Amino acid sequence: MKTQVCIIGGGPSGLMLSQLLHLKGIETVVLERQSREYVLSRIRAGVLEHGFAELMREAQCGERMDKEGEIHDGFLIAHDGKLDRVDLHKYSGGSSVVVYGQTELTRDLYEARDRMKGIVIHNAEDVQPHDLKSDKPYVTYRNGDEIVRIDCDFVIGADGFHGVSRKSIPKNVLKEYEKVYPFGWLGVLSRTKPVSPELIYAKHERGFALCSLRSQVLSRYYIQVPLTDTVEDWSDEAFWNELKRRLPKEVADKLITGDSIEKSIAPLRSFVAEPMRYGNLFLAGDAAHIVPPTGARGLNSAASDIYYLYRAMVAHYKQGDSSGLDNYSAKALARVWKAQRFSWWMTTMLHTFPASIEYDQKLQEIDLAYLFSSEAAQRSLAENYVGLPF
Ligand code: RFL
Ligand code: PHB
Repeated sequence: MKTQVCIIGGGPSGLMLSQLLHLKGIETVVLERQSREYVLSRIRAGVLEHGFAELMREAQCGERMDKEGEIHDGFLIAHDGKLDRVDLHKYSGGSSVVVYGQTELTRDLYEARDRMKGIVIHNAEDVQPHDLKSDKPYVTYRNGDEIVRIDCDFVIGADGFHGVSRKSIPKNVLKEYEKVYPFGWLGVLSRTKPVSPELIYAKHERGFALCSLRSQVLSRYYIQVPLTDTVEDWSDEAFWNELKRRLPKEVADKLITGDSIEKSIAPLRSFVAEPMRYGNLFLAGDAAHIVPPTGARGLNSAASDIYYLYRAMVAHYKQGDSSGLDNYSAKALARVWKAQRFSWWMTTMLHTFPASIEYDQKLQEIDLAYLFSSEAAQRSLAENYVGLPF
């Protein structure tokens, strides 16, 4: 098989790039290790920044998002017995975020790829990029007993944190920066009315909690748990009881509970791999960087990578201008690190750290007190949360 751009990974990053390039007449093949059902069963992001939503529209995939997604102009932070609101609209110069599940937007991207007869190969086993430093790279995968080879101009590593792409960059070339947090998030999805029309991030001495949603009939809640906990340790009843204890009374009293339809634990980690290019391999999204979910930045950081890569590929193929490809890594990393800083700050301010000293706890309190006493601080939070410009 031959294509122009071979994309490893059929998550939001890979599908979005494939769709955008297709619309400019650039051929792609997407190789996904899992089945489509499996990819669509993963419950992940819920908050999309303005720039991501724009990219969905540019990819001609924004129709359902615009109809069913909710525009959120603000969110709440519960702390020290108070419930303070961050006015995103006011402090970001009129911007907002869209609440629309990653599952739904991935479904929309798959449907668009099907509609345009895009090639997305599922259950591709043993995917391996080759000859990345040459101008004739190729990717192989196994289909049963058969090894299939795809020749291409470029390989895109959009295969998430555990993918093969980053691992094919030699260790002496790649520098990895990592911070592992001593806790995870236990998430529950339930077919219940959300407790609040806007998201509530709750700082509590028993641990952080988050009330989020997918729609007015589908709620998503999270609580901070130790890394040693497993999903089996948490019955639905235990989860709801713990969540209520971490919320202000007026919120807890209103909480409607129900059976969980999904329950999972995600460890919290910050990670960046540099550079994001090796020869003709380009990394994008979670393959190159991940953040703890506290600032809702993960998918949104992937969006800027895709935007830069898309523009750079189009300039390369249509104008013979490769400067965008040459600058990709530096440009993408500049924005990635800002999202890292913001996610680290939100995480540090709102979580309970098992080994923290009283001094650190005082700083957490004062960080929140400062935030809600300073318009400049709220402006800084808002501009980061709605997404810095691409
Ligand atoms: P993905 O989604 O991990 O997709 C990568 C795809 O590559 C496939 N793959 C392979 N394919 C072929 N060969 C191989 N060897 C392969 N290895 C892996 C995988 O099966 C998969 O389908 O990465 P991508 O596309 O870069 O997208 C990134 C986002 O998924 C991620 O950043 C967000 O979900 C992070 N995130 C959030 N981001 C936000 O912007 N806003 C949020 O509100 C938000 N909430 C969250 C989140 C992540 C969470 N978890 C579970 C980590 C909430 C949670 C709980
Ligand atoms: C979610 O709805 O899954 C979600 C929302 C906001 C975050 C993280 C996750 O910061």
